[in-house]
Amino acid sequence: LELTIGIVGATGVVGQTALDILTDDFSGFKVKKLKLYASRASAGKTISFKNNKVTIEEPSLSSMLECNALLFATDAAISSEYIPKLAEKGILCIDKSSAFRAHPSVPLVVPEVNGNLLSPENLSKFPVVASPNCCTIPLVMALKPLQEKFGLKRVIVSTYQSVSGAGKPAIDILTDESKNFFVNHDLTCGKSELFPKSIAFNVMPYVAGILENGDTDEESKIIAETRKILASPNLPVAATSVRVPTFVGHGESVTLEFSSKVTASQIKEELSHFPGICVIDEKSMLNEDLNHFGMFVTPREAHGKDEVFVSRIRKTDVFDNGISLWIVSDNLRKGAALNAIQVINTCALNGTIQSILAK
Ligand code: 2RA
Repeated sequence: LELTIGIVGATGVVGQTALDILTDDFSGFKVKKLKLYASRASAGKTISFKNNKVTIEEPSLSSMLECNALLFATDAAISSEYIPKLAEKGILCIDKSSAFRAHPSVPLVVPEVNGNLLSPENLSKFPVVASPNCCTIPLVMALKPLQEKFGLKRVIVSTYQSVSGAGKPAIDILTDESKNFFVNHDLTCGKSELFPKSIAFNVMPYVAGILENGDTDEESKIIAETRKILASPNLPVAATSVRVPTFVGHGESVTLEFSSKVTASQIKEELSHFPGICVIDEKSMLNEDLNHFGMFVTPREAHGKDEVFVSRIRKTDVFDNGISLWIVSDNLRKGAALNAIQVINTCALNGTIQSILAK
């Protein structure tokens, strides 16, 4: 299947990652033509894609209507403005913003977990799919097989989120603050719109704004999205989101309670069979011949990889059937661009795009 694909937010870190991923062939579709959209400041510039130069345009409905599928990798306001109009014309929109994630008739999809929702029946009327938050995606990847096998009673998660989750300006802030320390021995800078306190050599229990109930916006997204994707509206989930001074790769420390008895080796077994998950969990670096990661995986090792890595799987006695583990994945790939492109690929493989286009 050959498709005209549009990327809205093409110059941002997620848009750039999407471009990189689309240079590889997918099993369900080929990019016939690529259309790129970004703000006025970038419009008119060109980006190379597979030996062609593509000119960046400002978003406009008439141009977007030439696409078969669009990936929105920009803020919720742009998604809210264009997606309903495009969907009405039968164009598949995959939204990386939070604009439609809570909408009851918009599927919130991680293909390995609930890709069955990407059916022609679900998408023919309103062909919009929301892609979850970059912490929710790896979390539900690990929870899904465990929920099915052992019954999930409770989830407690603390995140270790890299600055790229907040975009290119946040990467620049961490770089500048770090340089300022090494060059001027000055750690006093900080307080930007993105980070209320200095992020270099620091950690911050704050990702996005604080809500009335005391959770941050990020924490409330992780809780609500995990419940929606796992189809468990009453699942008890506690989240603490922390920004750390790493560039790419979000880590998550997770403690789970299950309905049935479990051992760490049963958890390893279940996770290692789930598509997209890679279990790297050794008790000693001496087992180096087993894998090149060693005992566990860190954000820097996950950078540029497609897998969700799970390490440090162990029993805990804080719950009757309790397990703690560590998850890490590239927040720009599986946490964002890759997941959205996998949605398009699934819709091509199962005939959903074909049936939307035939209307
Ligand atoms: C972050 N998850 O890491 C948020 C938004 N991508 O900042």
